[in-house]
Amino acid sequence: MAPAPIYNTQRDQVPQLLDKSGLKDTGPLVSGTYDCKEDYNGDYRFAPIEEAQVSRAMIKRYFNMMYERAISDVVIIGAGSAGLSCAYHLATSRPDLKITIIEANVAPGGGAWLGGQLMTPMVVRKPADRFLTELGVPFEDEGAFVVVRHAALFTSTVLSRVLALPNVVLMNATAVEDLIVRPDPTSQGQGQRVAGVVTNWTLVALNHDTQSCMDPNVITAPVVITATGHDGPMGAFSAKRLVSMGLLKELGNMRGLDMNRAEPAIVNGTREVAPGLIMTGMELSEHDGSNRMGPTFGAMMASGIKAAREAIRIFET
Ligand code: 48N
Repeated sequence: MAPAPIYNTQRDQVPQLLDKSGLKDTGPLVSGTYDCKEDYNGDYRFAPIEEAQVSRAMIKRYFNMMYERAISDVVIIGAGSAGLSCAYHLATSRPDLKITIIEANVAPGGGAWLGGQLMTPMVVRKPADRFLTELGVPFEDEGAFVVVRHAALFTSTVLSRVLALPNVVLMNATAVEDLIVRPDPTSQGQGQRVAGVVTNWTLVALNHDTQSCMDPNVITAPVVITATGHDGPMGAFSAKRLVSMGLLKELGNMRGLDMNRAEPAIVNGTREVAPGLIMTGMELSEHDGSNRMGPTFGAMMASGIKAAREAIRIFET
């Protein structure tokens, strides 16, 4: 039976939600009138503030968010190009879903800040250029593929679009340390179903051996989408965890580079690899043993969109 979404926002409300969530004046930081002046001739004056107000402004919002997101509809692990493309498509297609992105790095974006070998242009093979057009990312058309002038132009644009959506929250510098699993009710208790994630601040997760007392936080969700990439300190996290918890016999291990085989394999292979767990992006190459594609990013965008559609399928069956 499909899990019931938490919000009741309708699809047609998305345009004004997108408009409304632009950066607007948040109103006075302190009550009443205050002395401030925008004068670049030597008399620039800020409104007065107490340091505690800054801490409280952050604490209130961050911990309210943690409290509210302890129960989510969908958790996306990894804010790389696949995870962010997935978040955008899912959140705009289903504004009623409460989507929480967990990203281990302080800086989200994963490997999509550069094109390849530290060169900045980003190649995207058609038809994935349609997603760039939807986001409003300009590119140069080279026939079978397009080139975004700087990879960061794609990554910063998709990131800003995702963070402007009211049903999405990003918890960066936060690592998923484990998966929540429960007996799968649809398998007479034989199988296991992923039902959320176990998190800690990344600095704690990376130092557990010296801080074993640091118990983690948990976020429950009927659907988890994992897009943790194929390398990096925690790459292919969920694929490796499925093996260590006995839900996957062994890793397929990513094969050598072949763009023409790799990209369709990742897009078409994006799926629910375990009940409640959808895998996408380059993490899938480690799970399935598919090839890598190197510095071309269309499959990350299209597989992220595919993962979003797989999640929507779960909420609609
Ligand atoms: O960019 P990545 O690594 O992964 P994808 O799948 O979004 O994009 C892959 C793409 O950048 C390529 O690798 C390109 C196409 N090259 C291919 C090739 O042949 O070399 O993003 C994964 C994100 C990162 O930001 C990690 O920090 C994060 O996932 N992450 C985690 N976040 C939270 N908890 C974890 N356990 C975790 N593990 C990784």
